[in-house]
Amino acid sequence: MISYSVLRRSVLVALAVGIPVIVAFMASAETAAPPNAVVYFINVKDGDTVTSPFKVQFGLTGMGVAPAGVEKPNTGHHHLVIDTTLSPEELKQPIPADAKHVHFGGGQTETMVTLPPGPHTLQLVLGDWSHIPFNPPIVSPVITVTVK
Ligand SMILES: [Cu+2]
Repeated sequence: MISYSVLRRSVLVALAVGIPVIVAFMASAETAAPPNAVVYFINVKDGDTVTSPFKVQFGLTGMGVAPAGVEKPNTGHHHLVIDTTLSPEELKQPIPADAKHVHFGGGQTETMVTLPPGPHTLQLVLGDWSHIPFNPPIVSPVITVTVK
């Protein structure tokens, strides 16, 4: 019969070995970006002045749009990042969901944005079926628009 202390040591060893393996696996969980994929703003550009709420249309070439949760090759869904940017570490993880990180998991390609007066930055980030940016990331340039 296995003694409790041996069993406990085995569990600890399994955890010590297993956790780094799981972390390493998660860190490499990004989907490879298809070559030539480009995401861009269709109807707003850097330096524009807009009246809130304003429409933002998302452009994508070189791959397709699919809803979140659908693992289909060469597809992703749009995220609008407002007044912030994703760090290199954040670009390897599921994109947060909050007022500054808006997911379009239904496969939407446009939205209405409501922002207070003043300058705001906008960026599109394409996420895979599990909301993780591609590797390398498929992102638009960061643009600044001024709300009247
Ligand atoms: Cu998402």
